[in-house]
Amino acid sequence: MLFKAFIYGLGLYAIYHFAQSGGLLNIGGGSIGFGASKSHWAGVQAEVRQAMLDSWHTYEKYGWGYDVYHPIKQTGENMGKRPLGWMIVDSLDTLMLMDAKEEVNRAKKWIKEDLDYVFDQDVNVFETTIRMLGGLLSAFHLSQDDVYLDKAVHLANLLHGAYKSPSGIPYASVNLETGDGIKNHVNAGASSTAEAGTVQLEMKYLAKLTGEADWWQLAEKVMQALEANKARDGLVPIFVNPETGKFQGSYIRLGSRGDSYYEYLLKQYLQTNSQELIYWEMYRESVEGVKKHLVKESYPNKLKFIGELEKGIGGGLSNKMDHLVCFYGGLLALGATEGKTIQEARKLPNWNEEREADFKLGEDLTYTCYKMYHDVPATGLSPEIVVFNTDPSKNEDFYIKPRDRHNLQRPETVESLFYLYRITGDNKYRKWGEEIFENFMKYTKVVNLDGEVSFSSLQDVSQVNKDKVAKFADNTESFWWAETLKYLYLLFDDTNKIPLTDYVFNTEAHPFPKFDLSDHLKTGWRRKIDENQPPRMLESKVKIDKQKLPEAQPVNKPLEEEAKEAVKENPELAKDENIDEKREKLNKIIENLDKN
Ligand code: DMJ
Repeated sequence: MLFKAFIYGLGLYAIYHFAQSGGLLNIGGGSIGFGASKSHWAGVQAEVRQAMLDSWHTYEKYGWGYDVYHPIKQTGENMGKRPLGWMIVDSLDTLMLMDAKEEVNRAKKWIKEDLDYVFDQDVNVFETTIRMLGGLLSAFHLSQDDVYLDKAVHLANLLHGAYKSPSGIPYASVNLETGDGIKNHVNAGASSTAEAGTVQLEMKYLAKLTGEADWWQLAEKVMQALEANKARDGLVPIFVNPETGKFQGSYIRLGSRGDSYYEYLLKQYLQTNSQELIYWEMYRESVEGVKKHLVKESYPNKLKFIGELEKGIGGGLSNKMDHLVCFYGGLLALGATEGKTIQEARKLPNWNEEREADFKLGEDLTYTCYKMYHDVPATGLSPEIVVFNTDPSKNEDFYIKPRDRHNLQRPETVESLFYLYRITGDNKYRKWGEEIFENFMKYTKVVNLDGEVSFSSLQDVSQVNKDKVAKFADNTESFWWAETLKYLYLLFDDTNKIPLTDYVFNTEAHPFPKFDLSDHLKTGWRRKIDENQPPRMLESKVKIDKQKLPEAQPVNKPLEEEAKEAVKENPELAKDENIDEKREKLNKIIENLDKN
């Protein structure tokens, strides 16, 4: 059975590889715009750039180098004894994309001269990876300046200890000086599943740049451990124990602690030019799981939303949805077309009903997320969390609990608008983005007596005072610069900067170029067969062309061991031939595939 699965896996891999290569490959990179008025959008894009630069200059003046910035008090502070570059490193590639040369030079000088990661400080492994390592790697890609790569390698070496758990699942934190991994202080030491599953793009790109396969293998080991849990319908509980590698509890959601696990399934597949079918399968399984268990419609306007399974599958769906979930609409559209435009993707032989349905759900969810802004009368800004209404006796599609009224200027909705616009060219996504941007300008802008501009999170989106001013939380999140303003800038860009066919954005909006697998940078493991969820032939309409068959995927276990296990499962196999003969046969088949 395992033999069959192996060959089947190869075949399926080949189908995908072929579908994505040769004559079917998307060229991309052309300009988009689809009849939009260029000058209008160029004007909005210039406003976004101005908002970035104005607030950056204020930060340079009052908070330079600090990890945390308070725009009302006009002061900053570090998270530990010394700065980690939280603001500067996270924002650097936005400044680069906006062609802010002087600002980039000043940031580079600070990174080179003042940023030293070796000190006694516990840091969150995921946050440091996505923001700092991710920021440095994309800055290196955009500038080809070794300062950033050297710093990235240095930081990665300090994070290395986090992966020294018995399961390979990273501990929640690591001490930068000692390199010791540190268990989560709460939740019985469990790591968040999203955190464990959201370091792979960064580690793999680092491996690609340095040629050191170790980073790659650490990342794959995490994925292998997560997958070995065989989550039902691809939906994972939000905690995982780094000692045992087992999921902890049954809470399933696409919001905090769950979100980017699903994001990186797709993006790992895209990062290596769609050559790792394993991640496509895991991603598609999870999408089907989401459709089956988590999607619901609100009343009265039938807004599609994604609820939460507090007690796991079968335990009843809660109607709560974090703003964090709003990345999912864009992800579904990206997955459906793999970065091509919808017009191009629909013409490809691999287009099927599932891709069409994913894309449609992506559009619907993005509309819902837009409504989470548009339907908040006071500010037109979304709260952190909403609860959707499914009760026909009530007239509002969602309500906001008092403790969830804040707005951190999060990126997820504008991120989805960016993907949907790039993929469809439909101007409505730009219009929605413009509306959201204008509301951020109206309600989150802080201007001091000297006319200097900053931006702040809000305490409550549902109320403004008599002067139409909302209550500030006196904090600027680094993702406002790293993600929200970057996605808005790219949404209004007419030149297809950072084409989706050539790049993947990490979860903190740092763009990495796609690349091919190689002999030493490769998956290195394969999924165990789960009798309850046989792998589905997802793209059955595409014919295999043997000329295009890719290299066989390596496996961790020696083939012999696999064969023995296969016989244990099915003694029939052993009757007519011995294991060695079977193994030889299999090797021949693989050899032939390689020759062809
Ligand atoms: C960012 O740090 C990342 O986008 C992460 O994946 C989720 N949370 C914030 C933004 O909301």
